[in-house]
Amino acid sequence: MAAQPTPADKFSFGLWTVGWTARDPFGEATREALDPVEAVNRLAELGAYGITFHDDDLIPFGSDDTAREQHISRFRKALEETGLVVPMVTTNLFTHPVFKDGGFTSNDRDVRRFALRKVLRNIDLAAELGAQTFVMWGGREGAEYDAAKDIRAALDRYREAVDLLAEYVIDRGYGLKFAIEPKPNEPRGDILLPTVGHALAFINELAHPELVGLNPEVGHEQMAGLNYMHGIAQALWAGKLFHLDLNGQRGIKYDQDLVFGHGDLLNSFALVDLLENGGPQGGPAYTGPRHFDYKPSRTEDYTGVWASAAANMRTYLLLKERAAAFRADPEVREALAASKVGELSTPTLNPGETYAELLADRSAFEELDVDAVAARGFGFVRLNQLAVEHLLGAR
Ligand code: GLT
Ligand code: MN
Ligand code: MN
Repeated sequence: MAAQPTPADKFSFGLWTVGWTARDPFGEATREALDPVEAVNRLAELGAYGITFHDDDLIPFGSDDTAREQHISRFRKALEETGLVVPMVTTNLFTHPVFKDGGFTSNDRDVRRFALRKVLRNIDLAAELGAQTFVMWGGREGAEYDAAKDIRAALDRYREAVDLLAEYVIDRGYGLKFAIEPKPNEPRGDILLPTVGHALAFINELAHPELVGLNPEVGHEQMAGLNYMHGIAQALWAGKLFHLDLNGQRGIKYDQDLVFGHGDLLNSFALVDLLENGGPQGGPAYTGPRHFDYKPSRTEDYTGVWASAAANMRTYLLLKERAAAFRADPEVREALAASKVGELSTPTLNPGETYAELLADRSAFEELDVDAVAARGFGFVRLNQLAVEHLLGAR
């Protein structure tokens, strides 16, 4: 039995997740709108520690300044009453028709200037609420038609936007960092910065790369047939895992945003093992929020919404428990050693060894019994079966 979630687990949810009224391209909403204050209260009761939002989730687009302040102050009061924090804020540059060709990379310069102003205002709010991370999901930054978008110019404009925002947070002395969220497609036919790898390469071209990292989402990598755990590992390796969006996805299809673990459960197990046990001396490799970006299915009423919110946290905690058991199992340790998993951490060259010394080492080449080495099995299937058995609670 996994423990009940507590704020120490650092679980957070987007206001747009539990608040999704389930309108989709084929049908009307199946749930009434959720008051953000109710979302704060319910999530706090369930054991979450944080709530995140787009500007427009909290303050309806076009609200005047008085209405805007009222929305913010009610929300702030609920935060104070419950102790819930706002670790991350993001800006909606995709719902309003003005963003139909994107925000930062719209062909229309007026739209790009408007988008920057909208984000700058929201950065002030993020800093005011104490957020550490500012997520940028560029869902409308893309195209359907190859002739319609000059991709190199679009990347220039994307960089121009992120550079300006970085300069702004530096000048204002905000402690905020940016996290780009890749997605391959949907709503655009093709979205710019479609994968973790594309986004990492983009960050290297920025004026302040140190302020910009990633917010990879499970389903977004899996929609492209990619291994999410591998993407997270590479983001960690690059020092760029600033935030993450946990959910579930079943293969290459539309973005399902299922409950965490309700897609590729084995990869979720490997992910939780990496996050919780993949750091130095087997500690956590990532200490930021465990953020759920899921959508309670359209079939659910509000009882189902809160049950699904709880399910994300419970699944995470169960996987954490299973991963700890996996790591503690002597047979797993022996299987890991037999598979030489640890040996990969030994550098290929001896300390200080040069290529001349490698060339002179006859045991590495001329005298190596290549056929004997080739005949050695790695035992990876046995290791994976041990993981499956731990996941199933069979060990
Ligand atoms: C939108 C998207 C998510 C992003 C959100 C942040 S909004 O719901 O599908 O993946 O994380 O902008
Ligand atoms: Mn998604
Ligand atoms: Mn997301």
